[in-house]
Amino acid sequence: LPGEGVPAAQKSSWTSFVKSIVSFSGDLSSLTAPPFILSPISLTEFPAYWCERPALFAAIADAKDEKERAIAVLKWFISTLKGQYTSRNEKLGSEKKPLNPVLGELFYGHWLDRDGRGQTNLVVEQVSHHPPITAYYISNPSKGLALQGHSAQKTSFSSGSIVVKQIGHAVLTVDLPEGKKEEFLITLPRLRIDGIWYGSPYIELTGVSYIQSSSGWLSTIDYEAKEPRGWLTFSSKSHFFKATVTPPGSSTPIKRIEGFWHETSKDSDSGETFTDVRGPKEEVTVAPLEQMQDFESRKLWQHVARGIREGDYELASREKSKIENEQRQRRRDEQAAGTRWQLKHFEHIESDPVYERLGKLFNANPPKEDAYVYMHNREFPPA
Ligand code: HCR
Repeated sequence: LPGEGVPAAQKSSWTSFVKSIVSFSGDLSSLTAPPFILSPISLTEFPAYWCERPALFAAIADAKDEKERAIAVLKWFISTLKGQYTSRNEKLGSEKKPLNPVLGELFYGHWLDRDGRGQTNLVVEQVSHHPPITAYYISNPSKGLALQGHSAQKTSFSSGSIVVKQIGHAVLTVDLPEGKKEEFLITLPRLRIDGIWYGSPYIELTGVSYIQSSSGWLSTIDYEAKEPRGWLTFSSKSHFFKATVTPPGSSTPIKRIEGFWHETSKDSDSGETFTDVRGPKEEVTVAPLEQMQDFESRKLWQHVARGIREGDYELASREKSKIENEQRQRRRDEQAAGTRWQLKHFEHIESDPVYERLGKLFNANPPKEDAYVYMHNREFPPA
């Protein structure tokens, strides 16, 4: 029923929130939402979803040739989708509105070495507040793997759903013997936030995304493909995808995959399992709160997050206002002094040469995108 996921006392504030999104296009994070839909987690924590299966990430480095690497990258990518797009539903009951990071907010984490997979490190910085843009760098130095990307969103409303166009891309670099390297340009799917009328939002992915390797191999992931008969189950028919892996200079795929990105997928020809994400994932490890700097997400938002978790929304809103007022004062001070906020870990470039070069191979739209380049200025493992 419409509004059935909304607590009785918040129904009217949910209705006005929904009315405001219907007529709104742009930065959703700036809209005031009723407390039940607030998440205690900042958007700067989201890049950790890329690596919650560190062994699959590390496996990319162990692939024996270009073709196997392209397949390993696709396998890892598909396996990240469940965490990226359904974990708030699992943890918090529905998709929620994340905390809107402040400029310069930081999130650091790592996944320790286990079974020879090497340690994976994560550096995240909020590089813009308005619009929100989050830059990240994830590396496994012992395996010669590094993922650099940024994420922003453009939202609009269409037929009862919020449509989110993801702006930004990621580049995975794989070090090869003799100083060679292979690069993979990863584009991101569109999201639809359904379930709005019911007060229990969830994400569906739409459109197509690509993984273009500098070796020429291309993976195409189609999130709107129809499930063939036999796949349909009563429990789930959303989150279906089909993917193809195509060799350089050819349009004939050598591999076709189909299935559910939040459960299992299989090789369409052999029937062999391709991904299975029903088992546990490994959440990122972060330093204890006492060791964090003031601008690290969990420290910065600790009181707001406690208010949201404990249902003390007055505390949450008071603490949130403190952070926002402090931010406004910083911006005024900078303006008065004629200075600008200096990013700590990333440098902005107008056009990413890797995006331009690899994007051409599959006619990426837009043909150019900017990027945030990591400055390699953090020591891991953390003290
Ligand atoms: C759209 C969204 C903020 C952005 C989130 C992104 C796109 C961020 C990058 C991650 O890699 C993947 C990702 C997953 C999230 O699903 C997506 C969020 C979903 C909701 C949130 C809106 C700003 C909040 C809307 C408020 C709703 C729930 C009513």
